[in-house]
Amino acid sequence: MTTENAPSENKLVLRYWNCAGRGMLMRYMAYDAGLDFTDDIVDIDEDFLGGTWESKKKYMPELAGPFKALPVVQHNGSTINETGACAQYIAEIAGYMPNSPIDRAKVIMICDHIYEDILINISYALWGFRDWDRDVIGGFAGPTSGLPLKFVNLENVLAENAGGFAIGNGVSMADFAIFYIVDILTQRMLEVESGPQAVKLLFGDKPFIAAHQEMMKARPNMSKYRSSAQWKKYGPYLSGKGVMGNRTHELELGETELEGIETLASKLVTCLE
Ligand SMILES: N[C@@H](CCC(=O)N[C@@H](CS)C(=O)NCC(=O)O)C(=O)O
Repeated sequence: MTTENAPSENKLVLRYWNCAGRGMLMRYMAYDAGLDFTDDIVDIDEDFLGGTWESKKKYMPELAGPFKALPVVQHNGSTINETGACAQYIAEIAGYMPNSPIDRAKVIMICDHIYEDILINISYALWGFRDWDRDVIGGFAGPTSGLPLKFVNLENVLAENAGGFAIGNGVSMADFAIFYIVDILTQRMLEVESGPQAVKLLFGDKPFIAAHQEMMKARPNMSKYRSSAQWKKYGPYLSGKGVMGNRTHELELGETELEGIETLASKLVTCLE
């Protein structure tokens, strides 16, 4: 068993399921910075499907925090819930938050845009809780104001900052957030039929995002982590459904992650072609 799920004392612990989901942003920063931490995994099969999460682990504050969900960060006797708070804490101790209040606000602006307007909409649509057309591809202003516009926004952020970083002249949490969302979507879409065309249409006209991806991938600790056995345990799966593969049907959890990604990719092709 890879899971430690040990209550922490002083050591830094990052705890999340064995998928990328809400956990990868904090993980990327912790590995990149070479922090001394435990990358603790709660297992989807054993704990979520097996029932120990719901019957026990969820209600252990030292494991699932005061809010009874993951991700969790623990350090020096404190336990933090909420993706944004966990990621920001790691960014602070890793040195990936700028000093000036306005730059800090810009970093949060980019991360919230990615989390709230891209990642969560896609993840919830994969579970059937949100609608692909209305909540992912579309938006309040019409059929292409959702996901396609969000990536235009990210391209513009990078285009407007000469140094190649999202904000200022050094790497920040915003760079890891941009890297993660573009990378996981590209990876997953390239595994489905309409994916290559969708990737081309969504990212092919965005040279600043492309250069930024290469820069982030080439960071030595990122490259080492992304080729590690640890990354392979969870890095390829956008959501918990990814870990379940084809079993989602027999488990009565609906479409597989890749079936959902094919829906997303084919809708992107239709709206962007
Ligand atoms: N608002 C929280 C939501 C956290 C959340 O719902 N996490 C999911 C996994 S991605 C979870 O642990 N669900 C199990 C449960 O709620 O019992 C955040 O942004 O971190």
